[in-house]
Amino acid sequence: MGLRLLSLSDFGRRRSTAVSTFDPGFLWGAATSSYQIEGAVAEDGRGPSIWDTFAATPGAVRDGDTGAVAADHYHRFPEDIALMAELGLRAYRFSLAWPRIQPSGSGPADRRGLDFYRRLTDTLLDHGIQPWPTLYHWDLPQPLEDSGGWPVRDTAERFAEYAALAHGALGDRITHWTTLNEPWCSAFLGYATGRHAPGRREPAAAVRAAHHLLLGHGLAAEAIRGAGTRAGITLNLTHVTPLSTEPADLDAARRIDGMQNRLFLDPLLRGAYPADVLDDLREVTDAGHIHDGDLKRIGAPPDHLGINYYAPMLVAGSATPTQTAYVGSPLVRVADGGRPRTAMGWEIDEGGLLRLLLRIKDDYPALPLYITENGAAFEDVVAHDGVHDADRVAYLDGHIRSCAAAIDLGVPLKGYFVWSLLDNFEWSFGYAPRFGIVHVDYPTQRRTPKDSARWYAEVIRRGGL
Ligand code: IFM
Repeated sequence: MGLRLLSLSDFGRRRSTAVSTFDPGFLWGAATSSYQIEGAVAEDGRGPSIWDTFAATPGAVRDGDTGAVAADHYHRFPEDIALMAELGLRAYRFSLAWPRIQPSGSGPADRRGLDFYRRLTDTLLDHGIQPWPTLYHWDLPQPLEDSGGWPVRDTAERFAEYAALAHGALGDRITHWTTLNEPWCSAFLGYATGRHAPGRREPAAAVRAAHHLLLGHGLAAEAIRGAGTRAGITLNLTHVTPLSTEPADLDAARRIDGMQNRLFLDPLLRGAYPADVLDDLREVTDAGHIHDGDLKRIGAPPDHLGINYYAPMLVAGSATPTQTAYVGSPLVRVADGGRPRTAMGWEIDEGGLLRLLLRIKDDYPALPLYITENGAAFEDVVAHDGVHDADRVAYLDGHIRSCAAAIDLGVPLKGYFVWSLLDNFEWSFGYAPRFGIVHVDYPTQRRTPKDSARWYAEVIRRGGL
């Protein structure tokens, strides 16, 4: 298995001609999320989510875009699954919309919401595609936010109740479950910077939200784990490098690594928050929201860890306070690593993925790892003979090679999901950035596999590059 003829120093290059192969059981998939593709926000009893409310707020989302129609996956999922099968995907990572299953965030399940996900799951299984659901990809039922949202402890309890309802209906046909997608974003973009729903700018609330999300993960995993069910979590992690060896830059790197990576990895995989991060956060809030016994529940080992990786971070100390999502650390700034960037402005560095995977292997107990998201937005060329996206192919090629190199170096990486199957609603950026390997013409909802989709199908068919 693994990468041939490639050394770590080669990762500065965009492409390589080296050969890399993966085990036949390696799980090749693609990922999406409910609010980003489903549309049908008022159908079959679905209740409002915080993203419906946020997107309706003037100025919150670019061009006033909303997820009301999105890629209309709610109605077109059979066509989308047929396309997945054509591409040879072995697994499909999607999320369940909590407001479809429990429209008000509590109480009994709505049968119509569960039926939709039953139909989706059964169609995947009929096509030989493994369903990989995430229980929460940011669409909190609005009534729960009205009662305080993730900064209040009760939301974690409600989440576990919802998880049990979803699992009760689908657990007979789905083995791998993910509780949360990227709790860092839910907590710090949602409650500190206000760039995501619910749009609050309350640093102390964001810190409490992070803890209650982790607690929600622990409680939900307890509720659904059992014979035949594996429960994991997905984090957005990055590789952080200091700009120099100056103490201020080293401290900035420690702080950002602490907030982005260790604040989540340590409680989940070591059963304790990192002491230095708790110290940094003391300026923002005390730790009164962390109750006895919480860390035991959070730290019950997950059955797998999903990693979403997009870009590395080069960071430096700042002489003046900056406004970032890294609450408790005002004197830090993100520096320019001088690499090519995607249409999101994110630096492209597949070496960061390899280093991140090796770091997780070295610093934490071994567990099955999956890249649950990796991909890029670029300006695609829509032409009469197809949709051309050579930059995306190069990006995916480099990152998949990093996966192979990591496996060669002993990382227990078991699968890779490209983000995303379809062009979709990119949160506060609306529909402008396109992450899909399948192009969506929004006025007609016509799907066109991009060159990257054909390329990825070939990678899967060959079991490597
Ligand atoms: O679109 C998002 C996704 O919802 C979560 N991870 C990052 C993606 C790209 O920004």
